[in-house]
Amino acid sequence: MRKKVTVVGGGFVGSTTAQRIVDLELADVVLTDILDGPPAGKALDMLEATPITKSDAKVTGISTASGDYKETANSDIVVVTAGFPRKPGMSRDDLLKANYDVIKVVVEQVAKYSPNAILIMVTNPLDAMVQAAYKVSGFSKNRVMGMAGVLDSARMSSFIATELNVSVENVNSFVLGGHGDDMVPLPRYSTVAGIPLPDLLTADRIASIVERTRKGGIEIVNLLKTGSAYYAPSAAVTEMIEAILKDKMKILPCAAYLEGEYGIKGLFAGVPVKLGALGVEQIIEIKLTADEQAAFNKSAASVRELVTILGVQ
Ligand code: 2OP
Repeated sequence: MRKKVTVVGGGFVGSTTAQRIVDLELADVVLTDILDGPPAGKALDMLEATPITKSDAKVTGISTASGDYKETANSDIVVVTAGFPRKPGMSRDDLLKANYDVIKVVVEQVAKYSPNAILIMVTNPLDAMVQAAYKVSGFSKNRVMGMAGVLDSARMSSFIATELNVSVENVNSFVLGGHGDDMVPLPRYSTVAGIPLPDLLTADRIASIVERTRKGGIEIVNLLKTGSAYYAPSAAVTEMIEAILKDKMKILPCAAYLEGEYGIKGLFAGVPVKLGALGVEQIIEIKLTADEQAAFNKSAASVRELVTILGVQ
């Protein structure tokens, strides 16, 4: 039997994620939205492309306006993209309460119908939404995670590849911490064909790449004027889905629940994890310098502030 992935939220992030899953024939997809019509229309449009893309994955779109999530039952993975996107001038944190109200209802429903699913949160502010989803779902910590590090690392890699005029395939970037302005890109652990970045670029150039990575999301928001990024976010979440469904044991940076790792307890934050069939199979701990640990602590403190406001600490 084919795997089943539910994508909650039929906006740009959700629908491009659904499209990528279907095109790669990773799983059958249910795309949901509170709107009536658009999810069904987008899903049908995607399905009609499958003879050309040669995918036998099935995709359906449903409205959850009535609160009925039964079509999502027995999903292997549920990706939650539902929520309000940022507008120019807004930080991810500005979305806190509004998006908490959205994801609370969604997570209660999907957890009821797919009690064994793995939950991947995409809604912002990411780390706080993952923590809320963890509390609301009651799922074990290995089955709840957030997509952010893959996206932030991909952004950093694309900037490095452009700067050095090398293939993106040569670049491996490393970003830790929360998916906010305090995220922690680590040049020391970022490599080009195995060569550490500080051996290839001046400190000034690295600092400017680090800063652009931190502001990667808002750079797109300001250009789009309405809505936020979706091509890179959907590619990032699809890489996580593929690692889980194919049990690849792939090390990717994701928001995972820390219980003492990196000196942080009882909080989701972006760290390298091994992704396989059970979800987060292992958290990989690396040694940080005092400065890097201080930056990580600052980023985690920002996340803790938000989860405390929501009461999901
Ligand atoms: C971003 O960084 C939407 O948070 C997402 O683009």
